[in-house]
Amino acid sequence: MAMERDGERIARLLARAEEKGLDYVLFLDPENIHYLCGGVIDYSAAYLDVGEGRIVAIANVMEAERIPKVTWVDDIIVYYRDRYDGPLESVKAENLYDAVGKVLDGGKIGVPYGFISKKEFDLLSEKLEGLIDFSEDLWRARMIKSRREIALLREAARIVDEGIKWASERLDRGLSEYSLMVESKCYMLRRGADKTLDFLIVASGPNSAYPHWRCSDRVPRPGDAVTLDYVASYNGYFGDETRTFFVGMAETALKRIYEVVLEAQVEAIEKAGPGVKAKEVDEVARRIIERNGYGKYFTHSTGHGIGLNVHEPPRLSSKSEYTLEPGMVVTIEPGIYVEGLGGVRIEDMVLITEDGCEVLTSLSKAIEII
Ligand SMILES: [Mn+2]
Repeated sequence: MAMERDGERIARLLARAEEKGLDYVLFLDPENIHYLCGGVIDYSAAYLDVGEGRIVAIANVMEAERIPKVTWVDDIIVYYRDRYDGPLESVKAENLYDAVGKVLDGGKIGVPYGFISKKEFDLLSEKLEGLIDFSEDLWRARMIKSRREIALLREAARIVDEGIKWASERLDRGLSEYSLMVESKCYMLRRGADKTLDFLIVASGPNSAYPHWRCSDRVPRPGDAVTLDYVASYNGYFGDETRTFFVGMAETALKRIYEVVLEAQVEAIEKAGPGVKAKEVDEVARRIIERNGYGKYFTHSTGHGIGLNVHEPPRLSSKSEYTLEPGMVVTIEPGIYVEGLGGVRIEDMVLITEDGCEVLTSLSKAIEII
């Protein structure tokens, strides 16, 4: 069909499925359907026939005609309740789960349990035997990005770069956190994003002391630290970047915090590379922040994998058991948050390469007073 499949990505998934002895890999959630098919299909399922390497959509009637235009699936099986007169192979079914049960003829079926609800699992189990959890194996495949996925992540990084830059130039114009957020969303959508998160973080002054502040009617004022944490995706692949700016002037205490966070972030990036444990990267950032006396104010992990989901394995935390490998894309984002004073976080997206890493986001990290 029209789109050419990402062979590198599918080969990686197939290898995991073969290793597990599966006959099929079945997805019901939008991100994994996107991963397998190259695009999103609503109210549908998609599976990989491991023996034949074929990708098949079990599609709601409503989606049947759109699928060839937005995916690389090899086959489409339409499921319908009452009637279907189209040219495609079809199956009469009560619902999607019933349809999946009728299409897949037994065998070992890998489903990532981590992506479906208990209710979906129950509905599926009624119709199918031989379900096996495929969550961890799937993440092992998804953690390593193909060349095509990396190109999309680069675009996403470019968009969040542009969004943060755009907003940072407007911090002293009397716009509220909320207005900045709404305008930034529109701007990133105009610059090529296909979506942004429902909320972006625009945290000014005392609000910057909350790592996951959203936004409010507060207008940034002189002396404020303002943290912009922006997330937007390009063709489903997410960009995630954070910078903290100062309005008018930077107080000494906040400047000091900024320098410590910057050192921790730069050193953590320096550490990141193939064969390095994810927790070692966290350790580097944490040690620098602790050594400077801010240990208790760094309350989250150092970073996370990113792709079709904003937060994916490998997590860069003290508990992480993952080792970094070429092709992984992770964020590195230490921060310090002091209630009543404010906070600073600096976040970049980093691609692990054969001999180290490459930073995909490109905004300056020098302290900037707007
Ligand atoms: Mn992040």
